[in-house]
Amino acid sequence: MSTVNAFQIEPVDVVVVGAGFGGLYALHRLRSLGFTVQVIEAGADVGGTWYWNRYPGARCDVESIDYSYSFDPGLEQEWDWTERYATQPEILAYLNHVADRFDLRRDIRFDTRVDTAHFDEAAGRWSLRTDDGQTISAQWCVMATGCLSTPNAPDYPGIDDYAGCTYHTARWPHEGVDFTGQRVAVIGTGSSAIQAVPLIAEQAAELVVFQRTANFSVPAHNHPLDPEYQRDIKARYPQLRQENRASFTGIHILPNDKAAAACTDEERRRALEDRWAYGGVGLLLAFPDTMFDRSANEIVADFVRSQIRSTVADPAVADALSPRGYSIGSKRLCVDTGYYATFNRDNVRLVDVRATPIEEFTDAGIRTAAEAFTFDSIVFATGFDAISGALLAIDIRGRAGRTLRDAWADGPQAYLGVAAAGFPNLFMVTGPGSPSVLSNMVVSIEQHVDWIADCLIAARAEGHRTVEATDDAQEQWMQQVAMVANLTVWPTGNSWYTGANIEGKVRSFPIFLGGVGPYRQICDYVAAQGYEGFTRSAFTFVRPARVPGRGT
Ligand code: NA7
Repeated sequence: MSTVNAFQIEPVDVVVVGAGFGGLYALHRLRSLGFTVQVIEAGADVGGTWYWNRYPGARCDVESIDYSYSFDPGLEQEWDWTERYATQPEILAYLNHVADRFDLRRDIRFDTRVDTAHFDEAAGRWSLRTDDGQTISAQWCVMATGCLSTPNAPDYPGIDDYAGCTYHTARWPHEGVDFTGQRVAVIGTGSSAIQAVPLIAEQAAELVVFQRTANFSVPAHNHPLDPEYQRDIKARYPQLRQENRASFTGIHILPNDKAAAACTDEERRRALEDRWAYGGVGLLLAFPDTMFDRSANEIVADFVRSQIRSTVADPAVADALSPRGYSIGSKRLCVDTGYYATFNRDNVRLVDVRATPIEEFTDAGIRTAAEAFTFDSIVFATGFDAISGALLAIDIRGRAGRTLRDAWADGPQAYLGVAAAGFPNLFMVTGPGSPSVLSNMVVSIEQHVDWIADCLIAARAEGHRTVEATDDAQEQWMQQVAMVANLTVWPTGNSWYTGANIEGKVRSFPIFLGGVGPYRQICDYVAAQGYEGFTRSAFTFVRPARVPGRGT
C-alpha cells in the first residue's frame, strides 16, 4: 500500500470496495493474475457482514461445510468447522485465516469508507474519494459492498430523548453486551432477532419483543460436527463443490420429488415432519412446488403454524406468533434455536405493534398506543436496506455524470447482476439481477469474481480499455429476471428482497431465480460469445448524455 501524496493513493488497475467474502476473494484472484489491486474497507478489519453482525446468537443459515471458499484445495482441507451452522465468531476467524494465509491485508485500507466513485470518461478510469479525503484512480472498480450491509434504523419520534442504551444488531459492540438484570426491548422479528432473542432472554430480567410481522422459522437442530463426517466431506469436496456450482441454490439440499397435490395425506405429513426434524431452510423443499404453487405453499405454512401452536403454551401468544397473509419463503425463512419456546418464559413478552403501534420513544423507554414501557436497553433488529442500499450509499456517477441513484430510480438493474449500463468498467459482486441472496453467497461470489477476472483478462489481452453493458442487454436481462420471479411466490412478500421494508423504496425483485447452475452457464455463454451484451472499446470516448426515453 502506498500513497502518492497525503491525499492521493497510488493509482491501481483495480479498486475493490469491501473486504468481506467477495472483496477478499477478488483481491486474491485479481492480484494473482498480475493486476495491481487496492481494497478499501470501512471496517477496522476483514469480514464484511461477519465483521459487523456480532449480536448474540449470530450464525449462518447455510451449513458450514457449504458456506466456505472452494478456490483453494489446501484451504479447504486445513480448515475445520466445529458446528453444523457456524457462529459469527467462527466465520470471522475463518476469514481472518484466509486474509493471513493469502497475505491479503497489505492491499487493504481499513477504517476507510468510500464516499464517491466517479467515472472519468476522457481517461476511461474511476476516481474514488474516501471519507478521510483521499482519492484513488483505477481503471476498473469492483463493488464488493455486500447485499446486507446498510442497516435500517427507524427514526421514531423522541428517539433522542431516550436515556438508556440502544444497539443495532448489525452494529453490535465488539466487547459484547451484558444484559444481566436489565429490562430489554427488541424491535423486529427477522432472522437477527430470532437468533438473538433466546439468548437475550436468558440474561435479561425482562424482555419485550416488538413484532410488526410474525415470521416463519424452522429449528436449526444445530450440533457439533462429527469429525468423521467432516473427513468424509473433505474427501469428496471436489465433487460436492461441483454439484453445488451446478445446483439451483448452491447448497447440497435437494427437493422431494412429489408435488404437494400428488401426495397422500400421509406422504405430505411425512415429508414435512422429516424436513422439520432435519432442520433448516430445506423445509421449503418438502415439495418441489412449495414456491410455485400457492396451495402447496399454504400446506407448508399451515404445518409451521401447527408447530408454533404445539410449542407455545399460551394460545393467544401462539396465535400472535403465527405468520399469516403471505407465502412462507416470500420473506426470508428464519432458522432458529428455541425461538418460539422462548415465549413460554415468564420474563418474555410479545407486543404486536400492528395492534398497538410504537408512538414514540420517551426518556425511559417506549410508549405504544396502549402502554408506556421502561427499558434499560433497546435493541434494533430492524434489518437492512438490502441489495441496492450499500451501492446507493456511495455517490456513484458514470457516463455524462449520471448518478446510479438516477439510473436506478425505477429499481436497481444490472446486466447479469454484474454491470450497469452507463457505468463502464464498474462491476458488482452479487449485484441486482444475480442469484445473490437466494443462493449460497459464497458459491455465487466465487462465480462472479471468477467471471469478472476472466473479463478483465480478456480486456487486457485484447487491448480493451473500457467494458460496458449495453442498455438493451440490461433491459432484456432484467425482464428475464422478472419473468422467472413472477412464476414463483417469492416476489409477493413484503420483504427486504423487494425493498418493501424500507419506506419510500421502489418495489422490485432484483434476484435471478433461474438457479446458480443455469446462471453460470448463461454467464459463460456471454463470455464465450466475446462478451455479448457488452460494448468493449480500445478507446475511451465521451458519449452524449442519454436522451430520456431513448436508448443511447
Ligand atoms: P429483517 O429480516 O429485515 O428483519 C427486520 C425486522 O424488523 C422485521 O421483523 C421487520 O418487520 C422489523 N422492522 C423493521 N422496521 C420496523 C419498524 N419501523 N417497526 C417495527 N418493526 C420493524 O432483518 P434481519 O437483520 O433480521 O435479517 C436480515 C437478513 O440477514 C436475514 O434474512 C439473513 O439473510 C441474514 P417487517 O417484517 O418488515 O414487518
